[in-house]
Order: sequence, then C-alpha cells, then structure tokens
Amino acid sequence: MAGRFITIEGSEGAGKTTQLAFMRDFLERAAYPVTLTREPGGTVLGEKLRALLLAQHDDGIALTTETLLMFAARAEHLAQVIRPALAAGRWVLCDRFTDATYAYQGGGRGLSGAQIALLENWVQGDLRPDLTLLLDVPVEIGLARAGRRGAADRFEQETVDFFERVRATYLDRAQQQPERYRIVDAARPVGVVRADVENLLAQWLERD
Ligand code: Z5A
Repeated sequence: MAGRFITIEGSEGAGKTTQLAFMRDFLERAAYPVTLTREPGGTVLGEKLRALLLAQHDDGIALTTETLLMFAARAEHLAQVIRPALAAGRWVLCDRFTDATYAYQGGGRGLSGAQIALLENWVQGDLRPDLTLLLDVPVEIGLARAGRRGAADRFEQETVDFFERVRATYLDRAQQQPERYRIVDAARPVGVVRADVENLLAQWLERD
C-alpha cells in the first residue's frame, strides 16, 4: 500500500516542529511507519542548501536564485527521501513544503504564483501532499516565540509586514483548497493545539 504525504505549515514560531513530533508519536502508536523530515533540507545536499539559504550574504540573494535553491533542495528531497518512502508504504511527515514557497517567495517577496507553479509542476510532477495542516498564529505572537530562540536567520530578520503577507497567503491557499488543508488555531497552549491536531488526524484517518 502506498504511504501518505502529510505536510505542516505556518509562519514564524507557529509551533510546527513541536507539533510534528507529537504527530509522529500519534501515528507510530497507531502502527503507521513514519518518516519525519523537513524543508529546506532532509538530505545531505538539502541541508547544505538550507545553510546557504538561511545565512546572511553581503550582497543578498536574488529572488530567482532563492526560489531555485528551494526547488533544488526539494528535487533532491523528493528523489532521495520522499518518493522512496511513499513507495515503501511509509507516512512522510514534512515540516514545510511547496506551500511555503507560495507563502514566502510568493506572498512575502512578490514572486508570481504562476512562476512557482511552473517549478512545482516540473519538479514534483503530479505529487502533492495528501494533507496539509496550517498552524495559524498572529504574527506578533509567532515572532515573540521565535525571538526567544536566539540569533535570527535571514528569514527571521524580515519585517512584520512580510510575515503578515506570508500568513495571509497561507490562509488564502487554505481557503481555496479545503479538501487538502486543515487550519489549526496555534495561538493556544501547546497541549490544546496538540489535542486539536490529533483529533484532525484521527478524523482524516477514518475518512482516508
Ligand atoms: N522557506 C521558504 O522561504 N520557502 C520554502 O519553500 C521553504 C522554507 C520550504 C526555515 O524554515 C525558513 O525557510 C523559514 C521559511 C523558509 N523561515 N522562516 N521564518 P523552518 O520551518 O525550518 O524554520 P522556522 O520557520 O524558522 O521555524 P519556526 O517557524 O520558527 O518554528 P516552528 O517549527 O514553527 O516552531 P517550534 O520550533 O515548534 O516552536 C518555536 C518556539 O515556540 C519554541 O520555543 C516552542 O517551545 C514554542 N512554542 C511552540 N508551540 C507553542 C505554543 N502553542 N505556545 C507557546 N509556545 C510554543
């Protein structure tokens, strides 16, 4: 049986990494084989590209370069990790995927959705996540959480307006694709968000 591809998205400090670990535990308790991974990253080359993407560069990075590097890491991730795991019947839980490109390079930086869709179709073929959980949190709450973690990376230094556009793009995409997306109010305490996420997963498993 083919596996399932589940992604988790959200703007800065939404709690994706925290909730993804709970999701893995929840699925493993139900005896599903899980592969936990992240973007950009998830492979040796992808993690090197991630380091380049998150680092500060004196001359900056052109938007086209940034987008192509995201998709280069994604192509490697699909070839080395995601497609083999799905073919082996594993459940792939991925911290961010192409919705993040629409939100950050699209909504945040202004790249057109049509250009992102060209790369999405080329790199992924018809592979899309089966389920995407959007952890939605007001920007000021997310930034305050992320700020407690230490030095800010290249994305974390963006303006509040940038993160407002990212959040709005995610919400817009979720509203346009209700079959695939589930929106979770992630401004609440960790345990409350976890209970919601597990309920959503359980409902989705019943329906699947
Ligand atoms: N990016 C892109 O531009 N284009 C793309 O195509 C892709 C990515 C794939 C790295 O992503 C950057 O890459 C990202 C977008 C860009 N940049 N930004 N911003 P990342 O996902 O690896 O890194 P991140 O976005 O910086 O992670 P994050 O959002 O900051 O963290 P998170 O995973 O959502 O949250 P967390 O690590 O689980 O929690 C953060 C802190 O909050 C931590 O101290 C927790 O204990 C705390 N926390 C978590 N949940 C709660 C609740 N419910 N209440 C209180 N405190 C909480």
